[in-house]
Amino acid sequence: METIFTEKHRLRDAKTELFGGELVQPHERPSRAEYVINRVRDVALGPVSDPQDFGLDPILAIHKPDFVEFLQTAWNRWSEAGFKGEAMPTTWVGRRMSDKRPNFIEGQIGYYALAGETSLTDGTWEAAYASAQVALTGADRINKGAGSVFSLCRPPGHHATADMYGGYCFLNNAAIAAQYYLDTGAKRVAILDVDFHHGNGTQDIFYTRDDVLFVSLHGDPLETFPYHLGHADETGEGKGDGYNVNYPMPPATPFEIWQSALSKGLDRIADYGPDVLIDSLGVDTFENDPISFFKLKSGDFTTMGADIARAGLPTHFIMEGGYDVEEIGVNAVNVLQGFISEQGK
Ligand code: SS9
Ligand code: ZN
Repeated sequence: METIFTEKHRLRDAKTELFGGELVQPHERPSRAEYVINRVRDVALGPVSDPQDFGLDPILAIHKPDFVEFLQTAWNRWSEAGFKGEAMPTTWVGRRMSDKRPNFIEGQIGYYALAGETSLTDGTWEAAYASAQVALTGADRINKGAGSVFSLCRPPGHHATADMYGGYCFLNNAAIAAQYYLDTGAKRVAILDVDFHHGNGTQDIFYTRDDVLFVSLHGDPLETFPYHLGHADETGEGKGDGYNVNYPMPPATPFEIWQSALSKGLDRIADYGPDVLIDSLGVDTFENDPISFFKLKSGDFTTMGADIARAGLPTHFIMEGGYDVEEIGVNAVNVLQGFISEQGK
């Protein structure tokens, strides 16, 4: 399997994450991608290629222009305002408040942030842009006939909506790829989000549409981030009714339970009959993940990959979360190796 990757991810290197009332070293940091790419190389998974540049248009097919302009300019406007630390929100659009966009950068950050842990820094836009190109280049490979591809995206994307960032995400790489498939001939795209956290951004972007089926397995939002979306009764709206499927699960969920939800999700995807399957691949379901509460073991990720391969679809793996520990490389690549060996059968 080919991996698409760029060192430009290093441009996203925040010093602070607001966590438990302290500013700590971000969980979403450059070493994450290094663990994964090192493992890809160690097991000789396949070629590693740089992304091509598809420009801004496929990003603007998902994200609002004012939001993109905000991401491009936020750091400079924040530092020019004289603030000394990294840019983070201190205000939100609370219930029954106005959705008029403020002029001053401090207010704009509150307007565009969906969570407060993710500091904006110099280089963040450049890294997020490059990460979206890694996803788009993977889509181009599938379009050219590849049976599978791994877009080693960093920063991740599934929490970002059309006009909000947060949860370590700025541009929704999986949504950008899905729209690109539709714009280049696909009729239906399925997104299977196996990250520990609910993919609120991806759900929101496609919630009223039937050309993208979104299936997510995640920690119950009553117990964990993103807290305010991801419930089982969110099934889509309008034309999208029936095309959004959530499997929230409680603390300490082991692989056997998780796998039975995966099996239901894959059945729904088979019924849908998509042209391509995007897998939002987060490995923060791991038992030792520092911010999550599922109990998957390293070997379970191999089984997961084999289960996904049995769907028999062209499959585009897009990296999402998975934190702190070196095993994220092993676990992510186990999914890909499990996929490949099942496909070869
Ligand atoms: C942990 C708070 C973490 C952000 C999580 C984002 C995960 C992205 N108590 N909040 S995959
Ligand atoms: Zn996550």
